[in-house]
Amino acid sequence: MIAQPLTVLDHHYQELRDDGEDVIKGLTQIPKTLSPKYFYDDHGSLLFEKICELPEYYPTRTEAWILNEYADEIAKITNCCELIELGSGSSTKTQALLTAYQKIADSCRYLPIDVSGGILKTSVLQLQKKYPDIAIHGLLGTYEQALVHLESNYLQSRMLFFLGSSLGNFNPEECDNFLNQVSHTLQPGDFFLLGIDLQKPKDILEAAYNDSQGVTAAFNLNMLSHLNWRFQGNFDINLFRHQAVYNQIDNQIEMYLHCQKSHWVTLAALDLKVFFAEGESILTEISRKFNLATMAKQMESKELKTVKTWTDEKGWFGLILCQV
Ligand code: AVI
Repeated sequence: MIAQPLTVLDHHYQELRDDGEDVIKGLTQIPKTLSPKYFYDDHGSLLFEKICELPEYYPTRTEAWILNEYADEIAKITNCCELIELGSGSSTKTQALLTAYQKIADSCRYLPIDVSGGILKTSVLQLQKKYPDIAIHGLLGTYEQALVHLESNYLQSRMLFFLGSSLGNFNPEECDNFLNQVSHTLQPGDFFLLGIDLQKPKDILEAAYNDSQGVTAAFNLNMLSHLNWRFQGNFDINLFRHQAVYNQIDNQIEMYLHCQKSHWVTLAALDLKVFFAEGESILTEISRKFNLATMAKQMESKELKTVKTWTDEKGWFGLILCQV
């Protein structure tokens, strides 16, 4: 019997949380920043699901197309293995993989990991019904926490996967650390499947992050509401405005909340009082856009050898399968 490192068998998820040290640091520096992980309370996760369906937001459906097209091939290459998804959200796209693995394996295990308990629990319950032959256990926590737990609890052959171009939300240093951590966590022969958004014209990118229905604006502003309930804050979201711009030098979308009027904000649980000047901005997210060949090279430098890459007809999104 294999040990269960990340799950509690009689629960559907295990809670792993961290404190708000990064909030204090981000809001007391110039320019102000907040970690994109604070987008994802339950409401934020639902808003993100809505973003994924927007006509302007092409990444989700493009990646889903690639996965639907090539899931059987991926499963054939890796063969039966334990599937571990970092940042699983609703696991919608993952179903193409689960269906493919169910075809080739008698016993398979899927561990979705996410910071949002509500959506994780709902998706685990739904997937358990839909895939009765696959053992499915969720883990509530950040990628970092999850990778640390995985590291000390190696089970069997596994494929770690990180879809949706979430890697793009890391700055180059974080990206490097993350890939190092992935490489150290996996054992020789294990696989890593990465989904990345590729470079493309500015107008397509900016439309995707400034959608006409204002869902991305609501998602960005919800970060402040999340901080309010989580850290007893008093952000007034009406005093901030969303904007996303594409920085063509760094090949990244930058999402900001611009302050419309000077005021003070308090986060009582963090013992923090912060002044916002009119026109001052908080950088809430970067979303880097990659080149497939360059990324494959970077992964090779981490002992993650490219097995195969896939893309869509327009070359807008890429999947890289690597093996340690
Ligand atoms: C989760 N992540 C990959 C999304 C992205 O495209 O960078 C988050 C997002 N932010 C605004 N829209 C979507």
